[in-house]
Amino acid sequence: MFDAFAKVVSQADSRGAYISSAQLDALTAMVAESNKRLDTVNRITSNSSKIVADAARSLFAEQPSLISPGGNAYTSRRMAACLRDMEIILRYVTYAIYAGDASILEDRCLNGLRETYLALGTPGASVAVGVQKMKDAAIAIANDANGVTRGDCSALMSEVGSYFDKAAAAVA
Ligand code: PEB
Repeated sequence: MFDAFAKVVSQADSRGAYISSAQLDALTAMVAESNKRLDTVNRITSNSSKIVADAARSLFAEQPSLISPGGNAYTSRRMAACLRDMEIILRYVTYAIYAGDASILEDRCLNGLRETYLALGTPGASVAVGVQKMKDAAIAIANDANGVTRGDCSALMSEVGSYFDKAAAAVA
């Protein structure tokens, strides 16, 4: 598991090289913008229940067969497992945002997840739709400039989006 700093160190070490000035510049920019990153993690974390529940509701509205008899989220046990899975994925995405690196998400959450869903008979494509809905909600919440100093969050928001995209692609 890496954060953005450890990743750069590891890459430099595997080349036997000093940290390059381009890498230093990137890390300096990350530090300079770090309040945005921490605010983003804080906003997503404190709205996590709403992000998960709204995404699930919207997924089931679009794909009602999931919650009909015989569906993959039918019965309270499967519904609970489904909401829990979405919560787990969102939690790992917040770790990746905090670390500025996807490896925690990849190693501890996504690795083997497609195979798990295949074995369970859970439709990965539907999980991916749920993840995309969480992405839209999370970015709307994190990127809301009302009540805060307005600044450019576009690079950070596309980074945030990339972690959700990675999760969706891993199971779709
Ligand atoms: C992954 N999900 C399920 C299981 C596991 C995971 C390991 C089997 C064990 C169990 O039931 O608890 N666990 C989960 C995860 C990590 C982990 C992400 C990462 C660290 O450790 N059903 C649907 C939707 C979707 C869904 C499409 C969006 O209809 C999910 C939610 N996951 C779902 C369901 C089950 C499950 C298990 C319904 C239960 C399957 C079953 O028992 O039939």
